[in-house]
Amino acid sequence: MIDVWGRRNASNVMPVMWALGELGLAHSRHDVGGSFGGTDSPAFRQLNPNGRIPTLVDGELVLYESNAVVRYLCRRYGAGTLLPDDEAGCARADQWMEWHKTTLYPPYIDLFWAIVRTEPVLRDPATIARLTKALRQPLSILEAQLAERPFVAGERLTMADIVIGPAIHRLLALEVERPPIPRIEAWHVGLQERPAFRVHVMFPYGRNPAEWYRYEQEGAGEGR
Ligand SMILES: N[C@@H](CCC(=O)N[C@@H](CS)C(=O)NCC(=O)O)C(=O)O
Repeated sequence: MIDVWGRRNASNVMPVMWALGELGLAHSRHDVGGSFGGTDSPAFRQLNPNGRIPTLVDGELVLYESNAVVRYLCRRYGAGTLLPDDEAGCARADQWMEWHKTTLYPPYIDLFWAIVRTEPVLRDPATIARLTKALRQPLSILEAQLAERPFVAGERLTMADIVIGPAIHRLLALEVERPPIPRIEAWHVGLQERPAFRVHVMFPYGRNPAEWYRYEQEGAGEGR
């Protein structure tokens, strides 16, 4: 049994949970972080001195940093499926995971906070406009990649889709201007047909802080 510490609505927890679901691995998720608290407890800090989620325990192994956790799950349990079975394919998937962390994720998460996690009266149009603009280039790059192949790193769903999918899912729900991205939208439609994506990524999270915290608490224990 694999244990994951982290509330289900955390952007960095969703890829780990989706990977577990796609791989059909038995797991237990523990609600920690956000309004659940618990990340400052000595017991949790022993697992992860950063006090961040997700944190995974698989037997003797304690692991944090979401993309490292996804890579571990795919290497150990997903050879030939989420982990491409050739070296070049693996390297390409890895490249897109790095791209996700360094290029797509920072403006995405800042924009998500500027809108969903900020009271409507406190939202700053200039910040929202700046972040919307910052996302244009990454979205265009991903659009070009998906114009040539059905999934981010090739012909099949891989660990690259696993980390990028949840960010795109939330980005597409934000009411902001975007460049035309029909390939990304078509890929996202395909992801939404996957049972594990529906369970671990496609749940309600609200449009403002009050709704966010309500759904956070309502989601306690879900997707275990
Ligand atoms: N680089 C880390 C970042 C982890 C992180 O910042 N997680 C956020 C949730 S997305 C967190 O722990 N927030 C504190 C909390 O939820 O209480 C990773 O990718 O796992």
